Amino acid sequence: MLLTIATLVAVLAHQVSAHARLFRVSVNGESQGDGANKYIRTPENAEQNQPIFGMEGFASPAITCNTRGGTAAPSFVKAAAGDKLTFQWGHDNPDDPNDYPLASDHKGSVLTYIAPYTSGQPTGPIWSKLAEDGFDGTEWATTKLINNRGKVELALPKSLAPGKYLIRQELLSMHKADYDCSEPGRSDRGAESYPHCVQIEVSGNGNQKPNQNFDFNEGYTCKDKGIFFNIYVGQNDKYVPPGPRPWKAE
Ligand SMILES: [Cu+2]
Repeated sequence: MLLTIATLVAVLAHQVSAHARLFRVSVNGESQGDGANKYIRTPENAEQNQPIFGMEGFASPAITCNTRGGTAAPSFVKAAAGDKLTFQWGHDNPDDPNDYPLASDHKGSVLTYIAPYTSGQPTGPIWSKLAEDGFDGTEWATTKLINNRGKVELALPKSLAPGKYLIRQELLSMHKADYDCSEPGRSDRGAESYPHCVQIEVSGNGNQKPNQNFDFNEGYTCKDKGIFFNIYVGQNDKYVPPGPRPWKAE
Protein backbone atom coordinates (compact mmCIF):
# COMPACT_ATOMS: atom_id res chain seq x y z
CA MET A 1 0.00 0.00 0.00
CA LEU A 2 2.78 2.41 0.90
CA LEU A 3 4.53 1.51 -2.30
CA THR A 4 1.34 2.10 -4.27
CA ILE A 5 0.92 5.57 -2.79
CA ALA A 6 4.57 6.37 -3.39
CA THR A 7 4.22 5.27 -7.01
CA LEU A 8 1.07 7.33 -7.45
CA VAL A 9 2.75 10.38 -5.95
CA ALA A 10 5.69 9.88 -8.31
CA VAL A 11 3.36 9.64 -11.32
CA LEU A 12 1.43 12.74 -10.30
CA ALA A 13 4.66 14.61 -9.59
CA HIS A 14 5.85 13.75 -13.07
CA GLN A 15 2.66 15.05 -14.62
CA VAL A 16 2.33 18.28 -12.70
CA SER A 17 5.86 19.38 -11.94
CA ALA A 18 8.24 17.71 -14.32
CA HIS A 19 8.32 19.85 -17.39
CA ALA A 20 9.66 23.26 -18.23
CA ARG A 21 8.19 25.69 -20.70
CA LEU A 22 9.52 28.91 -22.13
CA PHE A 23 8.07 32.03 -20.53
CA ARG A 24 9.98 34.95 -22.00
CA VAL A 25 13.12 36.23 -23.67
CA SER A 26 15.39 39.07 -22.57
CA VAL A 27 17.52 41.10 -24.98
CA ASN A 28 20.80 42.35 -23.48
CA GLY A 29 19.26 41.71 -20.06
CA GLU A 30 16.01 43.54 -20.76
CA SER A 31 12.89 41.39 -20.43
CA GLN A 32 10.61 41.47 -23.45
CA GLY A 33 7.66 40.58 -21.22
CA ASP A 34 5.57 37.44 -21.05
CA GLY A 35 5.97 35.85 -24.46
CA ALA A 36 3.37 33.08 -24.27
CA ASN A 37 1.16 33.30 -27.36
CA LYS A 38 2.62 36.77 -28.01
CA TYR A 39 6.04 36.14 -29.54
CA ILE A 40 6.28 32.47 -28.51
CA ARG A 41 4.28 29.80 -30.34
CA THR A 42 3.24 28.33 -27.02
CA PRO A 43 1.97 24.74 -27.22
CA GLU A 44 -1.51 23.63 -26.20
CA ASN A 45 -1.72 22.59 -22.55
CA ALA A 46 1.48 24.47 -21.87
CA GLU A 47 1.28 23.64 -18.13
CA GLN A 48 1.67 19.98 -19.05
CA ASN A 49 4.12 20.59 -21.89
CA GLN A 50 4.26 16.94 -22.86
CA PRO A 51 7.31 15.84 -24.80
CA ILE A 52 7.50 15.13 -28.51
CA PHE A 53 9.14 11.71 -28.85
CA GLY A 54 9.26 8.35 -30.61
CA MET A 55 8.91 7.51 -34.30
CA GLU A 56 5.52 9.21 -34.51
CA GLY A 57 6.63 12.32 -32.69
CA PHE A 58 9.78 12.75 -34.75
CA ALA A 59 7.78 12.26 -37.96
CA SER A 60 5.20 14.88 -36.97
CA PRO A 61 5.35 18.64 -37.54
CA ALA A 62 5.32 19.09 -33.74
CA ILE A 63 9.02 18.17 -33.52
CA THR A 64 9.81 21.55 -35.07
CA CYS A 65 7.85 24.07 -32.98
CA ASN A 66 5.60 21.90 -30.80
CA THR A 67 1.84 21.39 -31.09
CA ARG A 68 0.94 24.90 -32.22
CA GLY A 69 4.01 25.52 -34.35
CA GLY A 70 1.88 26.11 -37.41
CA THR A 71 0.04 29.04 -35.83
CA ALA A 72 1.78 32.40 -36.07
CA ALA A 73 2.02 34.43 -32.87
CA PRO A 74 1.07 38.12 -33.12
CA SER A 75 4.41 39.79 -32.35
CA PHE A 76 8.18 39.53 -32.59
CA VAL A 77 11.13 39.98 -30.26
CA LYS A 78 13.22 42.84 -31.67
CA ALA A 79 16.98 42.36 -31.42
CA ALA A 80 20.13 43.30 -33.29
CA ALA A 81 22.70 40.89 -34.64
CA GLY A 82 25.23 40.28 -31.85
CA ASP A 83 22.73 40.94 -29.06
CA LYS A 84 22.66 38.65 -26.07
CA LEU A 85 19.41 36.73 -25.62
CA THR A 86 18.32 35.10 -22.39
CA PHE A 87 15.66 32.41 -22.61
CA GLN A 88 13.68 32.04 -19.38
CA TRP A 89 12.28 28.57 -18.80
CA GLY A 90 10.17 27.67 -15.79
CA HIS A 91 7.34 25.52 -14.59
CA ASP A 92 4.51 27.68 -13.16
CA ASN A 93 6.20 30.99 -12.47
CA PRO A 94 9.92 31.52 -13.03
CA ASP A 95 9.86 34.54 -10.69
CA ASP A 96 8.78 32.37 -7.75
CA PRO A 97 11.91 31.22 -5.89
CA ASN A 98 10.18 27.90 -5.24
CA ASP A 99 9.42 27.30 -8.91
CA TYR A 100 11.33 24.24 -10.05
CA PRO A 101 11.73 24.45 -13.82
CA LEU A 102 12.40 20.83 -14.67
CA ALA A 103 12.55 17.48 -12.91
CA SER A 104 16.19 16.75 -12.11
CA ASP A 105 16.02 13.27 -13.68
CA HIS A 106 15.32 14.87 -17.09
CA LYS A 107 19.01 15.01 -17.88
CA GLY A 108 19.89 16.08 -21.39
CA SER A 109 20.81 18.79 -23.85
CA VAL A 110 19.74 22.33 -24.56
CA LEU A 111 19.82 22.92 -28.32
CA THR A 112 19.03 26.12 -30.20
CA TYR A 113 18.18 26.33 -33.91
CA ILE A 114 17.19 29.10 -36.30
CA ALA A 115 15.13 29.22 -39.50
CA PRO A 116 13.82 31.97 -41.77
CA TYR A 117 10.44 33.12 -40.53
CA THR A 118 7.38 31.43 -41.90
CA SER A 119 3.87 32.10 -40.64
CA GLY A 120 2.88 28.48 -41.22
CA GLN A 121 4.27 25.11 -40.17
CA PRO A 122 8.06 25.46 -40.09
CA THR A 123 8.84 21.99 -41.42
CA GLY A 124 11.29 20.95 -44.13
CA PRO A 125 15.02 21.58 -44.64
CA ILE A 126 15.08 25.15 -43.31
CA TRP A 127 16.88 24.89 -39.97
CA SER A 128 20.41 25.60 -38.78
CA LYS A 129 21.82 25.01 -35.34
CA LEU A 130 22.97 28.09 -33.43
CA ALA A 131 24.19 26.41 -30.26
CA GLU A 132 24.34 23.08 -28.50
CA ASP A 133 25.09 22.10 -24.95
CA GLY A 134 25.01 18.41 -24.08
CA PHE A 135 27.26 16.82 -21.46
CA ASP A 136 30.28 18.99 -20.65
CA GLY A 137 32.29 16.33 -18.82
CA THR A 138 30.67 17.14 -15.49
CA GLU A 139 27.04 18.12 -15.97
CA TRP A 140 24.19 17.90 -18.41
CA ALA A 141 22.91 21.13 -19.91
CA THR A 142 19.48 20.64 -18.32
CA THR A 143 21.13 20.39 -14.88
CA LYS A 144 22.83 23.71 -15.56
CA LEU A 145 19.46 25.13 -16.63
CA ILE A 146 17.93 24.06 -13.31
CA ASN A 147 20.87 25.49 -11.34
CA ASN A 148 20.63 28.70 -13.36
CA ARG A 149 16.95 29.09 -12.41
CA GLY A 150 15.73 28.28 -15.89
CA LYS A 151 17.91 30.75 -17.78
CA VAL A 152 19.77 29.93 -21.00
CA GLU A 153 21.98 32.56 -22.64
CA LEU A 154 22.88 32.87 -26.29
CA ALA A 155 24.47 35.60 -28.41
CA LEU A 156 23.07 36.15 -31.89
CA PRO A 157 25.87 35.92 -34.49
CA LYS A 158 27.20 39.42 -35.27
CA SER A 159 27.04 38.78 -39.00
CA LEU A 160 23.48 37.40 -39.04
CA ALA A 161 21.52 39.01 -41.87
CA PRO A 162 18.62 41.22 -40.79
CA GLY A 163 15.12 39.84 -41.15
CA LYS A 164 12.48 37.77 -39.45
CA TYR A 165 13.38 34.38 -38.03
CA LEU A 166 12.12 31.59 -35.83
CA ILE A 167 14.45 30.56 -33.04
CA ARG A 168 13.70 27.10 -31.73
CA GLN A 169 15.11 26.21 -28.33
CA GLU A 170 14.76 22.64 -27.20
CA LEU A 171 15.34 20.72 -24.03
CA LEU A 172 16.19 17.18 -25.13
CA SER A 173 15.85 14.86 -22.16
CA MET A 174 17.70 11.55 -22.26
CA HIS A 175 16.28 9.90 -19.14
CA LYS A 176 14.43 7.25 -21.20
CA ALA A 177 16.80 7.14 -24.15
CA ASP A 178 18.34 3.75 -23.40
CA TYR A 179 16.29 1.89 -26.06
CA ASP A 180 15.72 2.39 -29.78
CA CYS A 181 12.19 3.81 -30.02
CA SER A 182 11.60 2.16 -33.41
CA GLU A 183 11.78 -1.33 -31.88
CA PRO A 184 8.47 -3.07 -31.23
CA GLY A 185 7.19 -2.22 -27.75
CA ARG A 186 9.72 0.59 -27.30
CA SER A 187 7.74 3.47 -28.75
CA ASP A 188 7.86 5.31 -25.41
CA ARG A 189 11.67 5.25 -25.32
CA GLY A 190 14.30 7.46 -26.88
CA ALA A 191 14.99 11.10 -26.18
CA GLU A 192 12.11 13.38 -25.25
CA SER A 193 12.03 16.74 -26.98
CA TYR A 194 10.54 19.89 -25.46
CA PRO A 195 10.76 22.45 -28.28
CA HIS A 196 9.60 26.07 -28.05
CA CYS A 197 9.81 28.60 -30.88
CA VAL A 198 10.29 32.34 -30.61
CA GLN A 199 9.46 34.79 -33.39
CA ILE A 200 12.27 37.33 -33.71
CA GLU A 201 13.01 40.28 -35.97
CA VAL A 202 16.74 40.92 -36.31
CA SER A 203 18.23 44.27 -37.29
CA GLY A 204 21.77 45.21 -38.27
CA ASN A 205 23.84 45.04 -41.41
CA GLY A 206 25.09 41.46 -41.33
CA ASN A 207 24.93 39.44 -44.51
CA GLN A 208 25.12 35.84 -43.31
CA LYS A 209 22.12 33.58 -43.75
CA PRO A 210 22.11 30.28 -41.85
CA ASN A 211 22.47 27.55 -44.47
CA GLN A 212 22.54 24.12 -42.84
CA ASN A 213 19.15 23.11 -44.28
CA PHE A 214 18.43 20.69 -41.46
CA ASP A 215 15.05 18.95 -41.46
CA PHE A 216 13.89 17.62 -38.08
CA ASN A 217 11.57 15.05 -39.66
CA GLU A 218 14.56 13.55 -41.49
CA GLY A 219 17.31 14.15 -38.94
CA TYR A 220 15.66 13.21 -35.66
CA THR A 221 15.29 9.44 -35.77
CA CYS A 222 15.02 6.67 -33.20
CA LYS A 223 18.42 5.34 -34.26
CA ASP A 224 20.31 8.63 -34.14
CA LYS A 225 23.07 8.32 -31.56
CA GLY A 226 21.94 11.60 -30.04
CA ILE A 227 18.41 10.20 -29.52
CA PHE A 228 19.16 6.57 -28.59
CA PHE A 229 21.88 6.68 -25.92
CA ASN A 230 22.18 5.21 -22.45
CA ILE A 231 23.15 7.93 -19.95
CA TYR A 232 23.36 5.48 -17.04
CA VAL A 233 26.50 3.54 -17.99
CA GLY A 234 29.26 6.10 -17.53
CA GLN A 235 29.73 6.90 -21.23
CA ASN A 236 28.33 10.42 -21.19
CA ASP A 237 31.58 11.98 -22.42
CA LYS A 238 30.89 10.24 -25.74
CA TYR A 239 27.45 11.81 -26.14
CA VAL A 240 26.87 13.91 -29.27
CA PRO A 241 23.50 15.70 -29.59
CA PRO A 242 21.41 15.13 -32.73
CA GLY A 243 21.47 17.55 -35.65
CA PRO A 244 24.46 19.25 -37.27
CA ARG A 245 27.31 20.89 -35.37
CA PRO A 246 26.46 24.56 -34.84
CA TRP A 247 26.51 26.86 -37.83
CA LYS A 248 29.51 29.17 -37.98
CA ALA A 249 28.90 32.48 -39.63
CA GLU A 250 31.85 33.32 -41.90
CU1 LIG B 1 8.94 13.96 -18.41
